[in-house]
Amino acid sequence: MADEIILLDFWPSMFGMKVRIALAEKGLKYEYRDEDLFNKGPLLLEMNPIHKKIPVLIHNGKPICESQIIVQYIDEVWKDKSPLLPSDQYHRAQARFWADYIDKKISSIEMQQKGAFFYP
Ligand SMILES: N[C@@H](CCC(=O)N[C@@H](CS)C(=O)NCC(=O)O)C(=O)O
Repeated sequence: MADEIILLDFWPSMFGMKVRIALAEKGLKYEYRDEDLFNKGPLLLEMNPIHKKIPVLIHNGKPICESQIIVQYIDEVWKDKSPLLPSDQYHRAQARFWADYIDKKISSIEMQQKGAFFYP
C-alpha cells in the first residue's frame, strides 16, 4: 500500500519550507494543506496538541511534529533516496549546527514579530 503523507503547513513558514525541501529531495508525493494560523483547523489541533504549530507531517495517519524532527524522520524512513546529511560524521555535525542556528534565528525573528503580519 502506498504511503499517505499529508503536510500541515503555512506557505511563508521557513520551518515548513525546510520540510517541503526534504520531501522534494526525496521525491515524495504528498498532500499539502495550508493552515490558517489565525483560525487553526481541528486537524492541526488534534495532530499537534502540545505546540499547536505547523509544520506537522502526517504519515499514514500518525503525526510527526517539529521541523527538525520531521526532517530527520523523513531521512530515516526514506533512507534509500538522496540522504539529506553528509556521510562524514564531522560534516554531519556541522550541518546540524547550522540547521539549529538558523532555527533559533528564525524563532527569535518570529518572537519579535508576534502580533505582526504573519504570525498570530
Ligand atoms: N520549533 C517549531 C517552530 C514552528 C513554528 O514556529 N511555526 C509557526 C509558523 S512559522 C506557527 O505555527 N505559529 C503558530 C503559533 O505560534 O500559534 C518547528 O521547528 O517546527
